Amino acid sequence: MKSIFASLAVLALASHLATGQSVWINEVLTNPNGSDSGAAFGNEYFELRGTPGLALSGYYLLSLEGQGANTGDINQFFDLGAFSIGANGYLFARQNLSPYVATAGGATVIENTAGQGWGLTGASTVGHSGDGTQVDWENSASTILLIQKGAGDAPALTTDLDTDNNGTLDLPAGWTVADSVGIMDSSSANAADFSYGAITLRVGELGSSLEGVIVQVPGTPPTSAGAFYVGRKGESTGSTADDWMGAILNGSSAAPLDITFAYSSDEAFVGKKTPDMVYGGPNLVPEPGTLALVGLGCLALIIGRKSR
Ligand SMILES: [Ca+2]
Ligand SMILES: [Ca+2]
Ligand SMILES: [Ca+2]
Ligand SMILES: [Ca+2]
Repeated sequence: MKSIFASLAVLALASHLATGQSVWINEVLTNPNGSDSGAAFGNEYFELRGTPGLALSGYYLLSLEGQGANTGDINQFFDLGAFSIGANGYLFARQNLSPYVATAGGATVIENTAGQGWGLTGASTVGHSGDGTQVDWENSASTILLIQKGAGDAPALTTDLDTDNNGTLDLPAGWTVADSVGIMDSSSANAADFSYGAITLRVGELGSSLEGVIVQVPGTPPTSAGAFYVGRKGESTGSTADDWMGAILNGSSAAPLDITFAYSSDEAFVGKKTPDMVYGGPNLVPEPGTLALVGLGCLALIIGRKSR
């Protein structure tokens, strides 16, 4: 018995080493309905998932520009070095005076308590740095990049990760990318936009990515233009349409707990609300759609008839 457990431990370690990864981007709300970081409340958030208790020393969460002459520039970043993944395997980060207080037990919850939104460079209590007075996530086209700097230099707001603007990343020495997702919501209106994510969730078929999978989100924004969410399905680890979903949001900044996925790259999420993804806990794994159930029913019927 002992040797079985030893073998399992070796296998687990081998698979960890094979992926080189023990922390993932799990949810990002960069562009909620209405004002993104008002004085009264801040409705943006992000969630990471990883090895329970993992210290995030050397980890940074970056937002890269995807438009115009500055594509690849680090618009803002979070230095996560002071934080650890929670005992339940989650870290939930929220803005000052966030409405998302119902968080899962065991999660690390970090909140900026110094000034609006994510806080100004040097003042933020969640390690946020942004250009000038920027205290909310830059909206699309953008790429959210989770990196481990290793022996390399720490990110700086002036760092350009696509120095030749050819759509592929030119990473500094020592850095490894733990996870990445590209966001092209409907406020992105240029076919020349780039993202650099292992997956990109995109509205309106505008913009491209040379780095990974592009997944289309159908529909048009019912209210505030651009409001958009990306998250993993359940506890996925890959970067395909089976792992991630993107959604156009409908709702009001004054009632953030009622913000609904109006359109989604996976229709099983349509009509669900952002709290259904659990702040600091496992994301929703939706039931199969009605059509899929009908299909399964037909299959069962056919198999039943054949066996008779
Ligand atoms: Ca924003
Ligand atoms: Ca390049
Ligand atoms: Ca560039
Ligand atoms: Ca979650």
